[in-house]
Amino acid sequence: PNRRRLVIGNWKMHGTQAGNATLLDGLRSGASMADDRDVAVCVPFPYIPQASTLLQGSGITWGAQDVSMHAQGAYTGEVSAAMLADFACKLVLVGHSERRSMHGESDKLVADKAVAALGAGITPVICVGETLEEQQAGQTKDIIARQLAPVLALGAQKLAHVVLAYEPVWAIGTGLSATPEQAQEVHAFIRDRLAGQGSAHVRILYGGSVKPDNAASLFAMPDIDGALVGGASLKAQDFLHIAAAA
Ligand code: G2H
Repeated sequence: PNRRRLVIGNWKMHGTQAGNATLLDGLRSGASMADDRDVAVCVPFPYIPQASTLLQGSGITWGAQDVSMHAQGAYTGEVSAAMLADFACKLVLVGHSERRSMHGESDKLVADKAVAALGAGITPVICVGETLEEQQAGQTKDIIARQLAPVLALGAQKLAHVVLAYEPVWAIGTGLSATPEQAQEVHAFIRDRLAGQGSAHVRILYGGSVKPDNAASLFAMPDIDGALVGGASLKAQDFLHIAAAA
């Protein structure tokens, strides 16, 4: 399968201008690996101009962690896809579990945000994943299918421009990564659903406690096309190490 590898750092709500400068300089110095794979960082909104300045020309791209479903208007506190495009963002996370669980984002809203991103020429990285309770109840595939439904309904033309990320909620920030086999089983399930829409070529990233020491074994799985990296993306060396393994 000809799916270019993709590794994305999700800084979440971390950073200062001074700290970011060090991190981004570190990434820049290792950016040559972006020749053979796609490497990107999703930073907090205020730091997007800084990321664009310091990563410009490096081959590493930048983006945001959320986007409004609306184009413009009276939506206090929201940020539109056009604004992200104005700062040359190439991608945006949508439906991260922290937004689904803490901000009540529904499956439909997540798909609407993906459409907003696509409308501005930005790649939506659509996150799905089950909670520990759901996993223990044997509901993993039901939950993933439910979360995917409004995304698959977008149709092949739009799906061609999205990325999916499987992030089991029980593995996020816990240090407890899914085993490569566990992740592969869900990735294969997602791949199968995508294939049903003529979209088997869509990249599926794994996220949840990806570290330098477990990245290679995850990337060895046939349906894992890269990673969405949280904690380990805050250290340039760790993030570059993971990217190099992809
Ligand atoms: C999952 C992941 C990045 P971490 O949220 O999106 O974070 O690698 O810290 O588990």
